[in-house]
Amino acid sequence: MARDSIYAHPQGQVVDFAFTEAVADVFPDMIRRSVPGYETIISLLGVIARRYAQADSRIYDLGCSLGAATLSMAAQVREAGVSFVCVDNSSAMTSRCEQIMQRRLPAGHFEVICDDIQHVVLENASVVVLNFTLQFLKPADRLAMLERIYQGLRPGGVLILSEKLRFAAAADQDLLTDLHLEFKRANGYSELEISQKRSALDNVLIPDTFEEHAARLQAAGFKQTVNWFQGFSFASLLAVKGE
Ligand code: GEK
Repeated sequence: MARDSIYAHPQGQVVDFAFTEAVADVFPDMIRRSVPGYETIISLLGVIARRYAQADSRIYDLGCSLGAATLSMAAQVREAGVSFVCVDNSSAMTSRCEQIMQRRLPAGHFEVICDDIQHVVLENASVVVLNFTLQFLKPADRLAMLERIYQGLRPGGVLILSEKLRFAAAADQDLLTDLHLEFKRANGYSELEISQKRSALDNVLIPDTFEEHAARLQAAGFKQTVNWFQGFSFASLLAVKGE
């Protein structure tokens, strides 16, 4: 696995973070060392998909990057006629994802689309995954995205929504930020790398509180939302559409 050293050297002016070729090359290492619980979430997404996948339906992986969530779900789903749709608007990600899927999944069982997830038509879905993607949409666009997902889900279908959370109480925010910094140090990131990456993400990754997510999911129509996983400030929610 190629090691992430993108922010290891001083950058005169740190530009906004983007999912470039350089990022795609080191992405598995970057996300594993930056997101507490990422590998556990990926593995357990498969179990959730195993429970909720419906025969002859689609499973969407929105903001798929290299398709880790899809591979985990494909290894678990047993129903007949399930096909996977992976979407990302970074061509650096989708070109690599396409190659990985061709190696790992049977032809005709998947599609990799390079587009904004806000433009993709969602239909006949039993499971939709937004694994650390909604946080990159403008806050004003997030409800419309969830409404489109809700409309595209079959009755009884689910959305798995993983996000970095914000905390309303300043003391909680400080504590969890501190633990996340320690996690990055423990994974070998230097103070320079941590601070440059933080500046790069400042205007790009805008987190919501759990309460904001829960209220938005309810407004979009979901009947039940549970927080099924949390590693420091990184959480994954399961939202269920009623029968
Ligand atoms: C994983 N889910 O490994 N439309 C399409 N893609 C987008 C958009 C958009 N509007 N905005 C951002 N992306 C993956 C990890 S990474 C999370 C997801 C992270 C894409 C972006 O190009 C990137 O590939 C992905 O969302 C976010 O389970 O890096 O923190």
